[in-house]
Amino acid sequence: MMNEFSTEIQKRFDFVYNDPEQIWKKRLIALGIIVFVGIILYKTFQTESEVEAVANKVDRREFASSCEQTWRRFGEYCYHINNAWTRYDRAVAYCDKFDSELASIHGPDENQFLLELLRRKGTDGGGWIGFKLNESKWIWADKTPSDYTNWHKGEPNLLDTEHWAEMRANDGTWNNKADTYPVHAICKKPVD
Ligand SMILES: [Ca+2]
Repeated sequence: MMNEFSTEIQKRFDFVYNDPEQIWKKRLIALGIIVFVGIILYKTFQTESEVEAVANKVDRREFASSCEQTWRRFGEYCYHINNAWTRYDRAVAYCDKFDSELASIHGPDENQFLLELLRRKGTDGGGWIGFKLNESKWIWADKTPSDYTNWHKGEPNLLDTEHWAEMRANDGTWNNKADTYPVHAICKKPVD
């Protein structure tokens, strides 16, 4: 009697665990759990990237509102480079039209930023910066301190005639030039 009962239990056990339908059910449940966890994870990251997207939009609006169109922000300043190549006095006048001055540069990061802007023009032309020789001293047009230089090797040279400085488009180093030399104008002004 006891043996018969055990055999019956064993049969049912075998039926439950060896029945192909039951095995598939278990597999489906496992798959369901994996998909569910996957969706939760996906939603979590999606929500984060949506938040990021909104933040970026706000940043762009901030960016756009703080510098005019065609000007680019770096730190607390807006920068712009014209399309034409002009002699020095015309470059000064060009920046003046926008209440800006030929750019002063105060460190390697700012220099690199301007080199990138210059390269985006897609020309070989350098750009006038606001560095000029005044009574044997190199000073900035915007009257900020002369606390950084990035002269190309051998520059500044020909100090009798080359009293103004350009940033070279190929490597961002500076070269003093005569004012009649035509290059872009690199303008800078504080963020409003
Ligand atoms: Ca030179």
